[in-house]
Amino acid sequence: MIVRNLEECRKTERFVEADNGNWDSTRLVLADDNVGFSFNITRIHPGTETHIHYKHHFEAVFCYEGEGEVETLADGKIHPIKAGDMYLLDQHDEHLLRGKEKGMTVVCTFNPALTGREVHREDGSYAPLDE
Ligand code: 9YT
Repeated sequence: MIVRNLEECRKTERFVEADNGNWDSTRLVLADDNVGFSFNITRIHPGTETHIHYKHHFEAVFCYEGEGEVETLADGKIHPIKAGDMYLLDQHDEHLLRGKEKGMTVVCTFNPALTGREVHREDGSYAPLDE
């Protein structure tokens, strides 16, 4: 069994910040744990908008603090997200993720697992495992 502490992990290279400053993420479980998924605590900063398109990953996101919204680009729908809500990108959905006034804190799981240093590429994706 493995036990890790969020605040302790924030002091290590498990802590990653987006290049544009929109979010930070602490990767508590990664590919090298060999369990088939990764598990991150992510803070979406207030008033930010991030273009995301995980072409090579599935992601489930659970909001436990704050408020934001997800706009899915294929249909232009705006999905308000508040504490207690989960969204699942089961179609590799291209979207805009927005943090409202207080931002939001979310738990994210990715399949396949992130390896640790991923930040969004120009097209909103993370690299697949073989790149
Ligand atoms: C919700 C989301 O995808 N935010 C971007 C960061 C991501 N959760 C990560 O890399 O941990």
